[in-house]
Amino acid sequence: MHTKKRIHFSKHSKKKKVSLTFFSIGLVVLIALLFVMENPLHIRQSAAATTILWSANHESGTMSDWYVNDCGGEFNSGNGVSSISSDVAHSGKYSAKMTINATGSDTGVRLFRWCESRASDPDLYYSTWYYFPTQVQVTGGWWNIFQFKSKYPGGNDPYWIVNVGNRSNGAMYLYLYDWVHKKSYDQSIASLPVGKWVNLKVFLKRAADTTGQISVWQDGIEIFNIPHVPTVDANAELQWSIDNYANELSPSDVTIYTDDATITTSPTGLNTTPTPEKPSPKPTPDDTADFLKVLKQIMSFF
Ligand SMILES: [Ca+2]
Repeated sequence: MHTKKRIHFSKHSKKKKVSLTFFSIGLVVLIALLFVMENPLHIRQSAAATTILWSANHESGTMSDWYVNDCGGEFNSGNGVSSISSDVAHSGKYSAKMTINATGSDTGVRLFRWCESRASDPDLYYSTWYYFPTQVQVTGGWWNIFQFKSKYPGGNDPYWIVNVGNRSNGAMYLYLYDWVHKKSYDQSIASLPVGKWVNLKVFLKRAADTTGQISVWQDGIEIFNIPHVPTVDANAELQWSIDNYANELSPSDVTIYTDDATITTSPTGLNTTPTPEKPSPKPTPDDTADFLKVLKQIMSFF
């Protein structure tokens, strides 16, 4: 009896050993597949996805991010006032506060960057977060919060502008304006939230001919995609600014905030593929979820 029992135990142990061996082999193969093949690819994709040419989180407690490398700064006109603020922040403690009193003459805050826009890569993503504390009525015809300009030796002109308008019920929304050709592009996909941070991301392919392109996302949702258009004048350099710039608003005294502005060479945080003109970025694989899924499948064999 005793011997039989021992034999039985030994058989069971052998079975267990075989199972463990298969399991170990499966695990090693899995790890090899994930880390030797998938991971280097993933690292390359991550590196591409996180190429940040410039950013402003305002956490120095000053507006210094805008002045880095003498490539930008505050360029205000009329009664526009820009300042660092701890009223609200998308990241950390600080954001940039932009205040105007638009009573019928052009007045604006403009936070500029330009070196990155002139870099060798013509395809860049410009992103920032805005906070609109109250609903505002645009009574002067335009309210510019984001623009690209063409800079000549003797001056500069806007080209593509993201403006705020009002829907029939008063809700604010973003529309795109080609200042050079005086053409508006409207959308009914999304309105602007009040009292909540909202992300605006713009892809701009720099070109003076019709190989240019502009695409716009609000909170990761594409609201404009305009290929085959020029985006900068010939013999001019591209500049970018985040603005609170208008002629007349109601109420006239308007403060908006911006935080976590970035210029990157690849998109981040988009819910849709950027454009049919560019190759779609492969979504970043969720390694942990994939690993657990395959591991579960392997475990089911034992
Ligand atoms: Ca911040």
